[in-house]
Amino acid sequence: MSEYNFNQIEKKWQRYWEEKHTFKAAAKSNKPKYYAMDMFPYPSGAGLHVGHPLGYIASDIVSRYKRLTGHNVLHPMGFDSFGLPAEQYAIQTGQHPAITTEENITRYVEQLKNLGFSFDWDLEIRTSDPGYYKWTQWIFMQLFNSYYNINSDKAEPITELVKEFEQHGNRNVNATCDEDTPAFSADEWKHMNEQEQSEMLLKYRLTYVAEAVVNWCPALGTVLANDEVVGGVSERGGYPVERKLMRQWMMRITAYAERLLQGLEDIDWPEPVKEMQRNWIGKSVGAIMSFPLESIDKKIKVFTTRLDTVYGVTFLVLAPEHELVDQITTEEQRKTVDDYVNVAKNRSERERMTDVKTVSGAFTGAYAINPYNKERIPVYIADYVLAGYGTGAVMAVPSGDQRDWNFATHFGLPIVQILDGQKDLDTQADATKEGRYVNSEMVNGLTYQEAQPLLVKYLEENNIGKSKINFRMRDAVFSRQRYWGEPVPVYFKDGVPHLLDVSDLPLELPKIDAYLPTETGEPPLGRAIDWKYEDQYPYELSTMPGWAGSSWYWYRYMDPKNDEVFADKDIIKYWRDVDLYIGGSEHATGHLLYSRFWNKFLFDMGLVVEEEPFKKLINQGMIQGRSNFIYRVKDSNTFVSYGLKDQYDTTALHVDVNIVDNDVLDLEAFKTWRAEYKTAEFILEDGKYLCGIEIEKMSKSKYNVVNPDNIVERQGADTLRMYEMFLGPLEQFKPWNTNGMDGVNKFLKRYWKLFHDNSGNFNVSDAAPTAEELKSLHKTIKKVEEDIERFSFNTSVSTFMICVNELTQLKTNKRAILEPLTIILSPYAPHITEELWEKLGHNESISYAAFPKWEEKYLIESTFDYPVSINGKMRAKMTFALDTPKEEMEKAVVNDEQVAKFIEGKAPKKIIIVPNKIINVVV
Ligand code: ANZ
Repeated sequence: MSEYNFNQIEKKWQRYWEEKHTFKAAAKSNKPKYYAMDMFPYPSGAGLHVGHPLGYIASDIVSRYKRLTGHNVLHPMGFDSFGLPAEQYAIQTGQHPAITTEENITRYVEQLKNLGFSFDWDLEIRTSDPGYYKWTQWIFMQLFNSYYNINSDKAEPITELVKEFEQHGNRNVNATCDEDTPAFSADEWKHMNEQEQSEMLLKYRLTYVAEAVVNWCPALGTVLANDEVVGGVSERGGYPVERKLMRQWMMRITAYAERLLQGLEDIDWPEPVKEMQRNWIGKSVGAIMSFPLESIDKKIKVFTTRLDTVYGVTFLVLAPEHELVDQITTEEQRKTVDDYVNVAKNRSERERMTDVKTVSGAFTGAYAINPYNKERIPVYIADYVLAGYGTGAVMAVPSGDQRDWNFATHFGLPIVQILDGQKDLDTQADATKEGRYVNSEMVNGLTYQEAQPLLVKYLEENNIGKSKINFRMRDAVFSRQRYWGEPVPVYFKDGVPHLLDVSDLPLELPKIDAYLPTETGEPPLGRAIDWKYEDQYPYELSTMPGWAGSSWYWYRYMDPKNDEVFADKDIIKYWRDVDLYIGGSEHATGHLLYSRFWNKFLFDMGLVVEEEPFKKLINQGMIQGRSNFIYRVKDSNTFVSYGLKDQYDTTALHVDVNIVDNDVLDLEAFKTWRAEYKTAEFILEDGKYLCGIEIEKMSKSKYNVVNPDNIVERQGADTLRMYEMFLGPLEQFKPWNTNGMDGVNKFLKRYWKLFHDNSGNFNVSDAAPTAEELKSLHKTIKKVEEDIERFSFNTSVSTFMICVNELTQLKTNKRAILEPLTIILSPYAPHITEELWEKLGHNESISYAAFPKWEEKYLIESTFDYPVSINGKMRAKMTFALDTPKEEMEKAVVNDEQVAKFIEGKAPKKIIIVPNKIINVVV
């Protein structure tokens, strides 16, 4: 006698897999490799909710499928375990973040193991382990020791650059460097002191310290990256963010801008993510040109993508932070300008970029000359011009650019028509498409195509400017004034940064007494006692940002215990890259861009073999919460059921979904949920309290978080896995609805039943299968294979359900059908299938069985359902085997009960049979 006892079965196989290391990936193998990776989680205190496993289930199905199809599969899991929440908790409680992190990870591992994922747990990594971050620090050092050679289009050792400086200065050097890098000769280089040389090299290194305007978040006490600031506040916590000039570690990601853009062409990623990266990189082709100032002997350089509009320029606009603002402002305008600069200072770059509505600015009192028509134009400042983009100044063309137009109308500045027929001057003219230029000496009457080369020629011949490609992307700030991150492996000697020796790595986090900045405003590491290199040179006090450890982790999984290198070269050569990467789309311009950058750098260094890390990316959709509501009658402790609520004046309140079953509130549980509800009274309908529902984000504050542990306990992990897939296409956002879970659970019971007789005894026969049974099986194999290959998992679940229904109807209990079915179901429902596989007499795990091949011959239909029409009207349906002789069919038609009813005893005049189409009866 055996029931489908999922609790027992699931525990049994989870233990088995763990003990036998069933999912151990072979470090080398003759099998083809498949690397399926999930975005590793930050282990938060709240544990997993049912939304988290969605992507993990999908990648697990693929991993298990790939093992069944003869692949050596790498399917690891680890933890992105440095981060703010553990540190915030440490600030509040004094508990070391390592302890909180450890506790949270323990809970995550347990929850993940309960779901039966086929992770190779021997490869688990944690970014906060010194054995891991040793290599994050090591990669940082390689970046520090490198510069980007534009001629060879790759990163190269800084020592090569130093050699070149010694021989020729930087005259022949074509490298990505700071904008303000001066030209110098070999002689000048040799005469620089150590500090000067060091400062000069910092202008070239791929990681460097520099004064930068950063997003400073006083509440979090740290600097944030642009992608961590949303709508002017911190993404985490929603605290205000200010702009501040600080000395920071930076990553010269801009050196890779073009390659990051081009690389997108070669990878199979969702188009929206690629588009977000393209926009973030923001390549634009244009020109830099200079406008001489009238009052002083200086020029204002602008970057424009529309040199063709130069005859429509009616003013210039500088960013409020522009270095010339102070010098050119006249005495009369000084106060207006200073006031405006103060206001603009605290708006974040992103806010300034996206806010197109507010028009604000100030006149400096200065004038410049348009070198093309020699017109005198006023110079303004406005915060819609960004200090960090292009040259921080624009030539404003109100008839060509919306924001310039808004500005001109606001300040009463002239608007000059640039194209013929351009009447409607409040919209941007697309000169590249139509129209001929007017109001211009040089290009009057010409089209864009004719004008453009003339304008560029004039620019270059008269030394007014040159063509220029600009990227919107900025170098990434790499310092955080926090404790719980990787220490930067740098110490300072006379203010000059020096790298540690490789043998000093890892530079471990020191102990400190409190996780707060020091009295003098230094980062928490400033509290560490004697935290100095060789007891005399102070270490860097900031730590690395959250994205450091996640920018290379897929390599560490390949060889996580290696102490000599970040991963063995031969092992890297075997696994190469990630074949399938599943995770949330919120990382589009953060993690996914930084990872590509580090990967390209490691590739340039010859340390890895693929230039792109993630061949295929899938963003799983979010599982939304399904909230339940109760309705309190105003000024009372009485709650009215959903259907009656309109008869009262009520307030809707969230109620914990865990005390609601099929939208019916558990009244007793409700009364104990919170003290205030102890004396609650209810107005019921049909003796029940029905709750309202709404689909919202799953969150604690909405009491709609569903914990997978409860579901596993009640219905089993296999049910949860299949149910999550059944909810809909992986990429879609969809609401959670526990109500539908029973159907999946019943399906698994029915599948179990196929192997057992009515008294529950295991009973599988070795008889040969019928054509019908084979057909049901083979069309299922075919569909499931096709579905997994195109990552469509929800459709497979319904295919399995149909198959099991058919087999139940056919009363199938044959091994020849049930064995292959069990194999193809195993990626979805690994526990129940392992159990039945064992009962079928196998003593090896089902994980390495061979995925069955479907055969065309079993799929061919053997019967046809004929519609039967009588005197032109469809009256009946009759099924015939394809090879039934005509006479036999005619006889059957006449004798059919339905047909007989309509011909009322008359003999048919004619019976026309169109094979595989229709039967026509004429009476
Ligand atoms: C004149 C002009 C006429 C412009 C026209 C546009 C349209 P992308 O394509 O994003 O690179 N610009 C330049 N530097 C800027 C800064 N620091 N802050 C804000 N805007 C800036 O945009 C380039 C265009 O954006 C440039 O071309 C410049 O305005 C403006 F009908 O010059 B244009």
